[in-house]
Amino acid sequence: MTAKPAFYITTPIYYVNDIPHIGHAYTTLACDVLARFKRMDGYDVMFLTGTDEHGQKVEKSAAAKGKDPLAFCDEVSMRFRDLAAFMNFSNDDFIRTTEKRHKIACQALWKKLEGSGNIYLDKYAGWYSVRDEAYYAEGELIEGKGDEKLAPTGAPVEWVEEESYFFKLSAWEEALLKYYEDLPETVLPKSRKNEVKSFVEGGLRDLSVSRTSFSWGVPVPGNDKHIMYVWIDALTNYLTAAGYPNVDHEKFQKFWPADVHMVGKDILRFHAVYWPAFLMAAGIEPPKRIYAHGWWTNEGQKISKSTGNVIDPFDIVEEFGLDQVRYFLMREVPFGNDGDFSRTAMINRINSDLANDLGNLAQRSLSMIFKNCNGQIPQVGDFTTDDKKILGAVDVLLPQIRDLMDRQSINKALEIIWKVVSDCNVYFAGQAPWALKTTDPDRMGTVLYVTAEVVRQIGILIGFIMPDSSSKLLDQINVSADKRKFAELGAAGRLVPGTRLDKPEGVFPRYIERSAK
Ligand code: ME8
Repeated sequence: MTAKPAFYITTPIYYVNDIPHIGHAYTTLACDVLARFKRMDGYDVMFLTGTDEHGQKVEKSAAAKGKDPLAFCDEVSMRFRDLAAFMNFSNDDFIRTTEKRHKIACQALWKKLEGSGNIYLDKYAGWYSVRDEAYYAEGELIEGKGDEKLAPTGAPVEWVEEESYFFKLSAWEEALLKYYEDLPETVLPKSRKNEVKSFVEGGLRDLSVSRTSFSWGVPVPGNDKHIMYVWIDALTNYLTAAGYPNVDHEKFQKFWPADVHMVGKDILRFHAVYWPAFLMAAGIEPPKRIYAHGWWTNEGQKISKSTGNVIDPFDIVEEFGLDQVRYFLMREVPFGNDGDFSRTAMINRINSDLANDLGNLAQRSLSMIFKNCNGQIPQVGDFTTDDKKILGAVDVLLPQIRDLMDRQSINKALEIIWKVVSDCNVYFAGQAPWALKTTDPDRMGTVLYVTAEVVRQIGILIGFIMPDSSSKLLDQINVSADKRKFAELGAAGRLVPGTRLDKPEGVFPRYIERSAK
């Protein structure tokens, strides 16, 4: 048997200074959907998420709560793990930067960078934002209230003057530009790639990569007065989980370089400029793709703790249902663009796409089979042009979806699935099988067979997006576990006439406002 191809996908590791909100759930969900798709498509997948636990920001948050930093990290990191379980995320590993394996990886990478002459000791004098954990040049700052200087993100900055190690980022300009050219889809969406390229073309300054004014982090090997800059520490998590520094190991050989680092647009520069430069400087292959998705707002407002409009993923799942939220987040906004969370949009998607379109199609066709065909998948007569057309449309979906998923166009993949659902509703209404009950029961059987066959394939195809609903739907038509695979799509796994059905129950209930219940 030939080995399965490998696919390594990562989320950012989330800061533990804050509890998880919809934005974190969104990024991890996108990775979960991509990971599940690849697993179903025959890949050996490693899907990584975790928490970023070092740095001044976390140290300050712990102190503000009167807690020891590690005890504080244990608590918040657990919330991210709980969220992963609650949202049915299929991550294969959960990394915490406070783990020993990670400290070993960071120090090994540092030594490689130092050994290759890419790190030197000097003095840093400049602006630093603890909230962003980022350095800013004077010219990048904006004016806040009363002449206060702010980072371009609006975060406060402080003047820092201390001895620091520097990474020779300036030496990597050309190599980075070549990297963007050699792999044309290294950075997606394309507009983001242009943004990154012009940043690099504008000239790179060496990067301060250690701090001496706090202690919560990984010590620099050989000089533990210095703590590694939190972004070197954080980015290295992707290597740690692949088994670094043990580069000869099977796991590393198999999964490195990562196929996709999924990030929000806010942290693109760290991933698409600093990270590949660190890797190339250490003689390690840079990632194949960095995808920067957009940001969610809440009813038009920026989501922030200070505005008090943070959306808690636990709450919305309680209210709307897990698969409903998973579907909405992936379908509503073209992946890569910013999106607005609104209750109205959520309810529309639930009631129209799920309850009306797919839910009704399945419920009406399966109920008719249950009542009128002895609860068995009916026998089929000759297929008409209309039958062949709708079967043909569902049979060819997989390669189209595969192309879209390879470019992380998740919403488009859902769009084409729902186009077939909608066409099948038109087919069902046009064939009007209920009117054939007495006049032409054989033809009614064929129409119901064709519709149930479309429902079967859609049931398999939604497995990566709504795993629970997919199972419920396939349970109803008694598709056995070994037949819920992409290999069973198309003619290969056609429903067998005579297969018994259970009494169908709606998989996608309508959402009714609590006040209207
Ligand atoms: O930046 N909409 O962690 P972080 C969409 N520790 N996505 C959002 C979002 C929103 N409104 N808000 C947050 C860090 N996100 C670093 C990363 S990686 C080596 C280190 C998501 O907790 C989005 O993916 O601030 C964003 O990039 C990430 O959360 C930032 O998480």
